[in-house]
Amino acid sequence: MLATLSITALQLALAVLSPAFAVASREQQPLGVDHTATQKRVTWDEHSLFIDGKRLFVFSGEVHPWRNPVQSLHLDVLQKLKAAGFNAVSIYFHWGVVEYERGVFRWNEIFDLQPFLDAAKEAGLYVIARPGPYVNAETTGGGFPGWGTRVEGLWRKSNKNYTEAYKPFVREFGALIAKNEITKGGPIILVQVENEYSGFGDGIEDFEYEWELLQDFKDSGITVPTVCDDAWLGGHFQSVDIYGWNSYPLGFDCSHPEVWHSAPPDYFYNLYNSRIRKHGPKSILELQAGGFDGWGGAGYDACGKLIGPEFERVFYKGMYGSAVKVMNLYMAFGGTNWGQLAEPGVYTSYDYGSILREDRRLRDKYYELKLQTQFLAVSPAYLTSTPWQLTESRQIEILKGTRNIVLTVLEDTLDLHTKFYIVRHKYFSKFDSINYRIELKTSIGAITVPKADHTLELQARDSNILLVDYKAGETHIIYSTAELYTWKEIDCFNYIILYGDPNEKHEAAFKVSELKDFSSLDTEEVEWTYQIDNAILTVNFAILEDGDTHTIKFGNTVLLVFCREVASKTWIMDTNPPAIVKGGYLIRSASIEGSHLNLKGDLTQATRLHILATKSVKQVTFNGKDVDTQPATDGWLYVMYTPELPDIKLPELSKLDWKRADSLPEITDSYDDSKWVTASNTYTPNREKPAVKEVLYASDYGFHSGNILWRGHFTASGGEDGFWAVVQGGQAFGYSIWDNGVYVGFWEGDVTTGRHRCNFKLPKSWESGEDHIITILQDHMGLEENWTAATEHFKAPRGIFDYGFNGASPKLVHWKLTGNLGGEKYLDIERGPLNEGGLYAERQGWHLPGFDDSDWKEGSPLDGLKEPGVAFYRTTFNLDVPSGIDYPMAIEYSNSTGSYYRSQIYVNGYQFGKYVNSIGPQKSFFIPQGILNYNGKNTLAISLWAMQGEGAHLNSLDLRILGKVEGGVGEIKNSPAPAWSERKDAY
Ligand code: IPT
Repeated sequence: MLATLSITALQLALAVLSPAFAVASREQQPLGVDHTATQKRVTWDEHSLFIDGKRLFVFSGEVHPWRNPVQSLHLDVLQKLKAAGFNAVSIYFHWGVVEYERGVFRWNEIFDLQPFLDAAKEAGLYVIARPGPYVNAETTGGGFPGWGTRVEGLWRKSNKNYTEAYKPFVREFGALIAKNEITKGGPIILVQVENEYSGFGDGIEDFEYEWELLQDFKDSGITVPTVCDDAWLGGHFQSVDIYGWNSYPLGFDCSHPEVWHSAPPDYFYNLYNSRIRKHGPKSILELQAGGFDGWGGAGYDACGKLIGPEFERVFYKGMYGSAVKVMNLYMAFGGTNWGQLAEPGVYTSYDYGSILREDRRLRDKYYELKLQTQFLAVSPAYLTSTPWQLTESRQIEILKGTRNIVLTVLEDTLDLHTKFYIVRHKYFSKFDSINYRIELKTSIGAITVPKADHTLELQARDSNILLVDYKAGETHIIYSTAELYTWKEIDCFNYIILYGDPNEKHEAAFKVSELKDFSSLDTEEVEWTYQIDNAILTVNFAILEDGDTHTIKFGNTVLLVFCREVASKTWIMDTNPPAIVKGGYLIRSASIEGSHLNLKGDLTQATRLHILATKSVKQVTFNGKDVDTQPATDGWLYVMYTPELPDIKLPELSKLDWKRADSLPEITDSYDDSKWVTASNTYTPNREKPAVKEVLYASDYGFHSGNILWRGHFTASGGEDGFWAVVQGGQAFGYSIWDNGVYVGFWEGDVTTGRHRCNFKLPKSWESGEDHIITILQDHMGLEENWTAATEHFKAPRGIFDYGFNGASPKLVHWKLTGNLGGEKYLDIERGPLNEGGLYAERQGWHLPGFDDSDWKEGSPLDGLKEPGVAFYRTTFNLDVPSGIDYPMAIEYSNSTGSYYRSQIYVNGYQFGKYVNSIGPQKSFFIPQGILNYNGKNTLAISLWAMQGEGAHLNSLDLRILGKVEGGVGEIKNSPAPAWSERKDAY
C-alpha cells in the first residue's frame, strides 16, 4: 500500500493544484440519467434522506462480508453495530472472488451475499450496497479479477474491452441488489456506483463511462437512489442521485498514534464549493474510522489509538457541524485478509483499529460512538438544521473574546429554532484545554453561559455540542452546556440523560410552567434557581466521578447526569416503553413479557446492572436465566449477574504429534514438470513489456495469487558462473533460487520493495552441453490496486521481467510455471479461488482435513529445516468449547530475530495467516469459530519456507484465547470444510 498510497497522495495533491487533472473541463457537462423516482420508499431533499416519508440520519458502518468466511458470525457483528446505535451497514462487493474464471459466477456458500443481507435485516439494519465494479479496499486488484490483467486497455474508463468485461458482473450483482432492495422487502436503501472515481490517469473524467455504468446498474433492476463517493469535494460523478464523498482526515500513520497532523485547521465546515452542483443531503460515504496497517507496520492497536475516542469526538462532531446526514464509517468491522485477499501493502489482519476488533470484541471507541448515535437518533431537529455563516471575528465575539476555539452553530430552520452550538479547538492537535464562556441565542434572549461563577472547559482533543431550545419530548431545554446522550419517555416520566467528563461544571436551563415537585437527590452538589416571571429553572452541577449520578426531578422530567464513562456504558433498549440499562459490556436486545424484562447480551465479568423499565417489570432475565432482581430507589432495579466463563483446555500446539513432508520436490532431479504450463507466450496484452522475449508474467497464464514457481530449462554453453533476475511480487515479497537443486540464494523482502533485482554467483560454473534447471520460488503478495481511474495499475505483473547469466549465455529450452492447481479453474470451489497458492503441498491438497499423512515422517515446525527449502507440517487436535460463550482464539508465532522464513497457517483447509518473520508486524493470527471447529476435530497445517542457507524453524507456536465473553449469537455453524480427495492431475 505504501507505494500505492504515495501515488494516491500525489494525485490528491495534483488534483487540488490543478483542476484540469480532476475535472476535464468545467464546461463539459456530465451526461445525466433520468432519475425521476421509480420508487417512493427512499426519497430525499437537500437536508436528509426519508424512508417511507420519515427523515433519518443514516448512521452506517462498513463491513466486508467476504473478509469473514463464516456466515453465521455476521449476525454477531451486525447486532453489535445495532447495539452501538447504527441504523445501517455498508458493504463492498468483491467482483474478483465471484467471477474468478471469466463468465463463471460462483456464489457458493462462503461468498454468497444473501445470508449477510438476511442477517442485516434480522439485526434491523439498512444496507448501503457498494458493488464497484472497482472497490479499492486494500484487497487484491482492488476487487478486479485476475483475468482482467489480460484485458487490454485502460480500466475504469469507457474502453470497450473494459466495459464488456464488467457488464456480466453488473448484471449479476445488480440483480442481487434489486432483489434485496427495500422496495422488495429487503434492507438495501442506497447503491454506490464505482468508488472514488476522482483521480484520472489521463486527466479526463469520463462522463460516458459514468453514464453507461449507471445505466447498466439501473437496467439490472435497481431503483433505490444511487450515490457516488468522491475522494474529496471534487464534484466528480454528479450524475448519480446523491453526491457523496470520502474523508480520511488523519491519514494512516499508525506508528505515531498521538500525532494528529494531516488535517488543516479549516478542514471542517466549508463543505460545499462551486464544483458541487448537487445539493442533496450531505453524504459521507467513507469517513475514517480506523486505518489500514502495512507490512512492517505498527500493528492495529496503534491504529485504534490514532483513530480513537478523541478522534471520534473531534472529527465526527465536525461532520455534524457541517450538517452531514448520511455518514458511513470505514471500517466498523474490518475482518481478515484470509486466503490471499490482501493487496501487497497489507497483511493478513484487516482489523483496521475499528470499533469492533477483528475477533469481534469491542474497543473503547465503540462506547464513545454510542453516545453520538443515540444523541442523533433522538434529535430530529438536527435533520433539518443548517450552519450559520460565522466570520472568525463574530465567533470570537460569541465566545466572549476566547480565541482558539472554532464555533459552528447549526439552526433548525423548520422547527422551533433549535440550535446546536458545536465548539472545537482551532489547533486541534495540541493537548491544551481552554476555558470559555459563550453567548447563546435562546428563545428568551441572548444569554451568556454559564451564568454561574465558573467557566466552561473545552478539554484537549475534544469537541462539545451545546443545546439551545432543544425539545426533549415534552421538556423544553432552553440550553444545556452538558451534552445530551438521550431522552426517553417511560411510563409518565421523561428521562433525560446529560453527560460530561468528571469535575466539569455545567449549567442547564429548562422552561417549566411552574416549579412543581422539584427535587434533587443530592441537593448539596446541585445548585438551582427558579425564576418565577419567566418560569425558568436553571441548574448548575459538577459531573461526578465513579459512576455516581445526579438525579434532578421537576414535574414529569427526570434529569439524570452521568459521567461519560457511565453514559457510554448505558444501553437504551427499544422495548415499548423503552428501557435503560446502566452497565454491562454489551446489551444486544431486550423484550418485555408480562413482568419480565428479558435481556440478551455479553458480559466479561460479574456485573451489576441498574435498570429502568416500565413499572410492570419486576423480574429480569439475562440470556434466558432468571436473575435475582432487587428494587432500588426511584423505580430502578438492580441485578447482579455473574457470567459463566469456564476454563477450557487448549492443546499445546508445540507438544502435539506433528507430521512433516518436503514441499519443494520441484528442486529434485527426478521431479517431472511436464504438466506445468509452458511459458511460451511472446506477446503480452500488458502495457509493461518484459525485457526478455518470453513473457514470464504469472497472470498471463492464469495464476493470480499465492506462491508462484518458475523452472527455466537451459543447455549450458559453458562458463556460465552467475545468474541475475528482476523479479516482481509486490511489497514485502521474497524469493529463493536453485540451480539443479543446489541452492543459489534468496531475497528476504522488505517493506517497500515490490520488484527486486538480484545477481548471484552460481554454485558451480556450468559446462558446455549440461542441462540446467533454474527454479525460482516467489511470493505473490496480491495484485496492486487501481485507485487512479483510466490506468492499468492492477495489471502490474507478478513474475520475471528480465534475467540473464554472467560468464556465458546458455540456450533456453523453455520456462515452465505453476501457481495454484487449476489456475482460474481452481479446484476447491468451497473455500474459494484465492485460498490455495502454488506450493507443492497446496497443489496436492495436503492442507486439507482427511489427507492421509500416516506414511509421513514425524517432525514439528519447531524443529524446522536445516537447509533452505519448504517443509509442510500437519497435526490435528480437538476442541470442546461449551455453547453460550464466545472465546475468540488466535494462533501465535514469536519472532526469531535474524531468521528469514515465511510461514502460512491452514485451519481445516482455510489459509488464515501469512507470517513473514523478518518483516511482521503480525504474529497473532485470529482464527474465527466456524473455521476452527469448537466442538470436535481440527486439522492444522503449517508451511515453512526457510530462505537462508542454514534453514529455519519456528520459535514457538501457540493457540491462545484472546478474550472471554459469556453471550454471543448462539450456535455458530462451521463453514464447509470438505475433506481431501485425490487430485488426479496434481503435479
Ligand atoms: C479509500 C478507499 O475508497 C477504500 O476502499 C479504502 O481503500 C480506504 O481508502 C483506505 O482504507 S481511498 C482514500 C484514502 C483516498
